[in-house]
Amino acid sequence: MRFYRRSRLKTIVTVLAVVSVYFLVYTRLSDSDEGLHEEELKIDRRNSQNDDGLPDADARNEPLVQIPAVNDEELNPGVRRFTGKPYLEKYSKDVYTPDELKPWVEKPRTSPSGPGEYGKAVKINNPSEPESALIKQGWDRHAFNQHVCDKISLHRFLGDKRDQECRARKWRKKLPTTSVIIVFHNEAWCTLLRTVYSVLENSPKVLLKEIILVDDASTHDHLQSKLDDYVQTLHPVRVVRMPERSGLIRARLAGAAESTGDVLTFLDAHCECAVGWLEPLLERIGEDRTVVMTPVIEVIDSDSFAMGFTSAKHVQVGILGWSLGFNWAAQKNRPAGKPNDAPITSPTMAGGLFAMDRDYFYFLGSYDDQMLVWGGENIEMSLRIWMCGGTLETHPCSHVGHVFRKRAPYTHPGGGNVIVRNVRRVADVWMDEYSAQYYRRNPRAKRVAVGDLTARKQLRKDLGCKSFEWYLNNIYPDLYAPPAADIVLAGEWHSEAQNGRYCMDSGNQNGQLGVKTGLYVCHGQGGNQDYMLTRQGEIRQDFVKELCLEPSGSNIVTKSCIYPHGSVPAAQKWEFTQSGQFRHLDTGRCMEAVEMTIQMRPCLDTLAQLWRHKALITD
Ligand code: LR7
Ligand code: MN
Repeated sequence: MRFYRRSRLKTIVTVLAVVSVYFLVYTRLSDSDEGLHEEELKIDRRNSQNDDGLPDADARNEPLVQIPAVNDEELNPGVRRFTGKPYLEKYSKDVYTPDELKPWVEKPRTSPSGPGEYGKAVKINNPSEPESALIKQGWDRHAFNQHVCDKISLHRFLGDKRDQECRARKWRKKLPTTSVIIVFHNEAWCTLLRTVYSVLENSPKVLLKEIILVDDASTHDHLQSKLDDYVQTLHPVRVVRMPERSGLIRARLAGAAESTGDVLTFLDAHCECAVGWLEPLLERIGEDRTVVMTPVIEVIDSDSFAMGFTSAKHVQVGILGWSLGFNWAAQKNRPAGKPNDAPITSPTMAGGLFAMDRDYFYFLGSYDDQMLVWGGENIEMSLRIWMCGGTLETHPCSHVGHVFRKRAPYTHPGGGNVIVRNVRRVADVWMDEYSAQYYRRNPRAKRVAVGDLTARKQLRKDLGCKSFEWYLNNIYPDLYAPPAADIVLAGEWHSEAQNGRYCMDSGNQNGQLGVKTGLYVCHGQGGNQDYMLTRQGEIRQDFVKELCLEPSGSNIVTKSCIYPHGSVPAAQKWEFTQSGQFRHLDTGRCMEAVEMTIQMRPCLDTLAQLWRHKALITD
């Protein structure tokens, strides 16, 4: 998960070939740089949380999500059924004793006051010059504070912070076994090994069949023979090597093909599993093999390696925007009496951490192996699960930390187009007529070759999957797009002030609230410069989430749209006048271009208050 700032420089930075690929993907320096970017695909809501580590949904005014009970058989006519027998018998009450759930390896005792123990932050005060250099080197190589990571024991104890109901929970017999599959490309030693130890020390021996480390052609020295030798001593861990750089999707497929457990559990290579993380996932799958489970993903801070902890009520679910990016949202209307240990359905998943029955994984079409490097596969799988008869859930008793980084430290063979291509494959196969919504927000995507889709379209047919409209109506009804009849004008708004070169621009690829609207060189790429004027008088931007423009003092900021969930508030009503002014109805003031900002001023007959609409070219 990353959280990039958009660079406002228009210059193309010429750097070494490898580095330039990196820049193409991770910054937005060039106007010719096409289409969607990773920052639009993943929004790290978890970088902005409270001190106590709990995301505060209300304060952040997040979209809320409610999922009705769906996907029982009656609602699924036509969908091909998975006939695998459940592992758990419906009425069996036989449970495991604590002794039977002993981990593979007993966690060695660490000093409670050691660095990072109990998930506490490690801060380095006044580092010496060599230490500073070391810290910088770590950031450069891994996009996290490797020096801090190295100081923390590979066996650190996170404490048992689970809700009372989870700690008291007994787990039914006999649960399926699992293979844990961890793919990596040039991962740091400390994170990779801490991931491995956290699995070994927190997973019952009877349930953990193996850990498969899939090396996606890493070049770092410590991941070559040193890793092989080290792993020799770590039963049941083994390393599988990709012959060439394959991307995380193909690497996971290779790991799955090697695995022998009943259930596949995928983890990123910089995770930490907490006490009791595995049993809840396996129990749900044991009851119903068509349920795909994710743990609660906790934030491990990339600088201090502090790990947060989320109680059941505050567990967030996964959602998506029209650009097919992933986002987090609070649970909607969580029933007051909902037990803290009850699983929570989720419209999408982040993608890196999940458990899925092995046979069901293949029944459902594993992954699209034409997707390369990074991105899109999590949304593809989320849609496929729901639309083809499965269920996606998060278990509030299962907690796994993940180091959230602000950039990817590795190269991206193929550049930014690979991500666009992956996402296009999702839009074209799974969105039906709604793919138009995706393309409207990403007008350049059509220029990126999508590859052959025959096999994936055939898969969707063979599985008898439901429509995207069904998904919208039943799984994520809060994803709204104004119908064509409500869109008065959509596209760019050129300020007449400087020969129409500058456009209204949100500078807000993460879709945040309260962000000031300004001006930027018109680029024709949609995204930050794509606004809809609706029949209801709103100025909407919704490629990440539904934002409406509202004056705040003399500025104009992004707010959550109220319509269609309620009626349009006065503050969000605008009039685009005959002469080309944006007049705010409530205050009677007009938008005026003032250098690179836009200000609310008394309406005047001046060029700086005139705006020209230009539609975006979508083909
Ligand atoms: O070419 C590559 N080959 C790899 O093996 C690129 C990456 N990888 C490995 C990498 O070393 C890591 O272990 O793949 C894993 C994921 O890559 P990250 O950690 O750089 O990505 P991320 O955490 O930003 O990615 C999230 O989105 C991805 C979309 O393709 C994947 O689904 C990741 O698994 C996913 N991570 C999570 O869901 C963790 C929670 C983050 C959130 C939200
Ligand atoms: Mn990751």
